Amino acid sequence: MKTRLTDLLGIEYPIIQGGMAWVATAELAAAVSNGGGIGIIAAGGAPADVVREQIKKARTLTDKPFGVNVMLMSPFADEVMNVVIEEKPDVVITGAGNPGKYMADLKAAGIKIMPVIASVAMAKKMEKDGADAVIAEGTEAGGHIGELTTMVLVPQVADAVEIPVVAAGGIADKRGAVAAFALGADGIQVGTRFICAEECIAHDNYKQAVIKAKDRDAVVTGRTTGAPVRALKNKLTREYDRLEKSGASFEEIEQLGVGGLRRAFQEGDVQTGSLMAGQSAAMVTKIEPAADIIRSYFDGTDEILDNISNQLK
Ligand code: TUI
Repeated sequence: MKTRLTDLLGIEYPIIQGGMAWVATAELAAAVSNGGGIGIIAAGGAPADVVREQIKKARTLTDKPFGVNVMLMSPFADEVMNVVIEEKPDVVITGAGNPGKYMADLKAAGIKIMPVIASVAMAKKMEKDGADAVIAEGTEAGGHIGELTTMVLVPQVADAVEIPVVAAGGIADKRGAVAAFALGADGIQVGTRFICAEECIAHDNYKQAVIKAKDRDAVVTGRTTGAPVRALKNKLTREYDRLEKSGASFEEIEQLGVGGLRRAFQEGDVQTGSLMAGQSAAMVTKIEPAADIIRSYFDGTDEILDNISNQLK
């Protein structure tokens, strides 16, 4: 397989593992890289020294390229960037903000930079600032999300920039992968399915919640606070809804979510934990090795393409 993304990163399959806070550890990242995609360690809200340890650990688990996702809303974002520049993973992916101020230092360190964007304007800005590629993430995704769907965002971004475009949000299987390429993408980013990778060290309760999820179970909270987050419906999301409707203060609503990801990931608390996941959770049916997940996106795509060309004749 050869696309502008496989060329850019020196990988076998054009698939990036999503940078899921807590969930995307060195173990998962290494398994994805060893499987021929590119694994990503998520810095999330972790302090810089934790991120450094994760990068060092990943190096003991794989010789293949891997990356780090830096969540720009983190209070530790500056320190994490400094560590990343010292440790030099192959690529940095940013989320939840504008990485402009870090771009020159990352490039000088020889690190590729791929911002997640949720609009055409941001994609153009990132290209102008020197991004190597952009990840166009639709609102189907889990975690912190934008407004536009993958279906409308990806083709508009592909038309607006020259650099490679990676499609993200709602890509649950090879049909989604083919669709992403049809929309003009050069690769895909997948998060939710990798929660259920064997090598992912998230609590089994979290994985089982993803497997049990149905079509409308990945709901959005926090629209009123300006930082909408998609997670599986549970006691926590219902409490969020209640607080938002009651006109509670921003601080009170934010406080509810504190520690939620850790409760889900470490303790397996599926009631008060934040089970961040995308709409594709409903299409995740089993726990399997990361390498099998990767192949499932690309093996047998010829048959889909043959069917399409027969139908469109
Ligand atoms: O960042 C994500 N997804 C995330 S971050 C996260 S950690 C978190 N925990 C608790 C509450 C909130 C967050 C969980 N999931 N995805 C990438 C993404 N980036 N989606 C949307 C954006 C984005 C939005 C606005 C990127 C750039 C942007 O630009 C704003 C600007 O500065 O103009």
